[in-house]
Amino acid sequence: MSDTSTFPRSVDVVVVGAGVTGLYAVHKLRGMGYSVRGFERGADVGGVWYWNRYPGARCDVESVDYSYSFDDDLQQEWDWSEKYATQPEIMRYLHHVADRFDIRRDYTFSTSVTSAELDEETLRWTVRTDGGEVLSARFCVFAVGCLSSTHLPEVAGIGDFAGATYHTGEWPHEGVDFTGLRVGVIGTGSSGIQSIPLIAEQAAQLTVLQRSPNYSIPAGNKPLDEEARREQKAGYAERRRLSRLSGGGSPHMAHPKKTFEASEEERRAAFERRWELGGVLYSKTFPDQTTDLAANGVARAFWEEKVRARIEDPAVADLLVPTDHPIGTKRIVTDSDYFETYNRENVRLVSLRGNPIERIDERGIVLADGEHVELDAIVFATGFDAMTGAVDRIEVRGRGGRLLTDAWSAGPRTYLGLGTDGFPNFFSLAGAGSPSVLANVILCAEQHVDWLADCLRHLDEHGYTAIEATEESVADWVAECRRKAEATLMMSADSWYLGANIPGKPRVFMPYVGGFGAYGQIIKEVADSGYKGFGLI
Ligand code: N01
Repeated sequence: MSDTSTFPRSVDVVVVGAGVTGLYAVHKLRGMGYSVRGFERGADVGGVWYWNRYPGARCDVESVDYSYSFDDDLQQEWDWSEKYATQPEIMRYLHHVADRFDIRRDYTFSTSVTSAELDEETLRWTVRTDGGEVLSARFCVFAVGCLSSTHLPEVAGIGDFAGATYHTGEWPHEGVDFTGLRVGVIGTGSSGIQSIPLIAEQAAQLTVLQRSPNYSIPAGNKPLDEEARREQKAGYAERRRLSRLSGGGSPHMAHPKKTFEASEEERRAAFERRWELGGVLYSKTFPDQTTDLAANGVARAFWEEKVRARIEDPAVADLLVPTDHPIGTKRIVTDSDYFETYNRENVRLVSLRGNPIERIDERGIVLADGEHVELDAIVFATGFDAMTGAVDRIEVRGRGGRLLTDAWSAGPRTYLGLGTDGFPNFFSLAGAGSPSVLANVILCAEQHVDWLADCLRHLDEHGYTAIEATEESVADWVAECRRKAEATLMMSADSWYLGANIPGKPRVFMPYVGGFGAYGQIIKEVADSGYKGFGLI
């Protein structure tokens, strides 16, 4: 924990989190002359990239796009080495950003904010940390990340296991050597699918325990040479322009025709091009792919044909092909040699469908059919209490002492993802109610921070103390988010977008699915109108 004795106890802004959003918020607001204090649970910057160090961890947005756009010198000077950056390279980049703009100096690391309480008289926030600090802030800005509260399932006997256990989202910084070990991986989302091929290369025996198969597409990752980088950098301005208009915050546009307007030949060519592009972008090949089930079925069939060709044993392929949700309604995983891994002699796939884990004991995992999978190590790739988990960890009390967790007990309630009624001068960035996890989160961070910066300037220029979303605008936005989600196929998958992975969590589609560019237009119009839907106090 750093020495905080010289830090101010009263500031304009407290920023919680030093991930990609928090870092830019501190940099931008400080540059405008606001006094800012940042707090971060981890020992350094990086957020989700600080914690998720499992083997194979890699971004599923191209490195050229998954980088800040706010400073062209930064864009031009940084050299990405691969199309999709690994976690260590992203961390090097974020360290570079933190050093270059001297962002760390306003942060206290290894320190969690435990509570934030509104003083209704002054409309200031009292913020407390687990380091014993108490400070007063005019604005409270949560940049706590959507995937930063890990989820460990409740399995009987979990504490009895004699071997080592790991969660992909809290991976040991010194790394793990699985050489010669019998390893079990529970979970086949992005984290499982990215780590399984690398664990398989080390382990003596790998058993993958799969509850739901997932759609995954090869990254088509490749090193970037000087020529490729030069081209990317020369095209940055246009790349960013297109990204800001796009649905997902990267410069790729869906095919101009709907699925069935295109000929069979055009369709195959379009799917092939997206397949080559790699990963998650496949879900937006045609504009109607996640709204029309028949169109989705065509995309799915192409995927299945490609994937079955990679798996030698048709019975294993049957287990690996999802049939329970349309393609793209859970995040498509971006993999490197995932399906081929099941062709290895030392890898076994166990389907938990109809044969769930009954308990864990000293020696391994016991399945419902009585099989005892003996293991030396268990990797939980079991995901996160997404979007609200990290917010829920902090006791936030607004007007009348109301807890934010109570206000959000039936699902997150925000206006534009930014503000909540009853919580003046409280902002949540790149989280629920905004495109966040459905788009390139670095550009989402910039979109939100830039909006916030303009908002604070507006308040000051017009002599206001505070801004607060109205109850009506929150209700309307919650309804709009629901309407948008219901117009897609996204409601039909048991995804973490819907909170379906956490027992008891309300089934509410949490991100805004209307598109990154369209959302940017909405929040801009709200700002241009003098912040309609907010009360200015
Ligand atoms: O988590 P997940 P994740 N018994 O929730 C299974 C981002 N990300 O960490 O589907 C057995 O997707 C669960 O099964 P089911 C990305 O946005 C990005 O992998 O619930 N199994 C599922 O298979 C991603 O979507 C990258 O039936 C249990 C798995 O655990 C998000 O983070 C890399 C279980 C959890 O999958 C989350 O990904 C990594 C139980 N009791 C993550 N409980 C990039 O590429 C859960 N499971 C940038």
